[in-house]
Amino acid sequence: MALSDLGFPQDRTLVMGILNVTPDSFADGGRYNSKENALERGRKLLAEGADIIDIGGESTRPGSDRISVEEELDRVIPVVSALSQLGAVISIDTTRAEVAVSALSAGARIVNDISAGLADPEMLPEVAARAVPYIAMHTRGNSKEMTSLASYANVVTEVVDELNQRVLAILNAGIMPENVVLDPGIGFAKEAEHNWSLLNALPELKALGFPVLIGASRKRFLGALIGATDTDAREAATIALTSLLAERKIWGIRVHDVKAHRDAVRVAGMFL
Ligand code: PMM
Repeated sequence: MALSDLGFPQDRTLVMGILNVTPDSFADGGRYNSKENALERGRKLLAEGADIIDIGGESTRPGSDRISVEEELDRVIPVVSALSQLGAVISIDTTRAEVAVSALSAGARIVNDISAGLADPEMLPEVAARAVPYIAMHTRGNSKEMTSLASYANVVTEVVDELNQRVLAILNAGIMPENVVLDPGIGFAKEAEHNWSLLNALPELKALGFPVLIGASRKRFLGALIGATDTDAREAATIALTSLLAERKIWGIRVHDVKAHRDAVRVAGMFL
């Protein structure tokens, strides 16, 4: 099913709610670790108006260790299956083709790959074969390497170039252009200054010709700006960012607290 068949509103920024079924994600790790907790959280995100629920089983924070495919499948598939039966549009946040394929069979409709196809050579062909929407995020290296790779002469042109290269690979693999969404990967192989430069370069990112998703929710660079080490204390700053991104007509934002961000998107929509 193509992106255009998912029935998303065209007149506002979409809100993707984060559901990490992990013990160790930076902001919500351990909170929705059991199937019951994860389902309750998913139902809440849905009731609050999430357009998409992004389900991930493997923490991607800098330095984190990988888990086995079996472990990732065990964590996410029951949750994908139960929430998609409730009518939620689910994206599966994974870098593994096998997990993406199983999640699609369990009812997920979108693949969100933080490696844009670089982590698993099977990912792009499998997504192409299923003709589903694909979110390709910019990063460099794996979670152990990315901090050391956060070095840029010009972060905007380099991220745009590297995303362009991924787009070529994505289209070569047979994924339809209308099913591609791009994400500059806030906090992935990026220091705070890089994140701010990219957030100031939305026209350049949009000029790539694809919808743009931004995932900045509660990330470290916001904490550094306002002096908040506690991730929950970064929520107000995240809402401010959502208002600005929505006013600039970004396609989607990936956030923890859906209700607050749907409200912010509504307010931004009043500015013509
Ligand atoms: N960030 C995280 C995980 N998955 N996916 C996309 N497309 N964009 C992001 O910025 C992104 C992502 C890490 O944040 P989390 O630990 O709160 O999920």
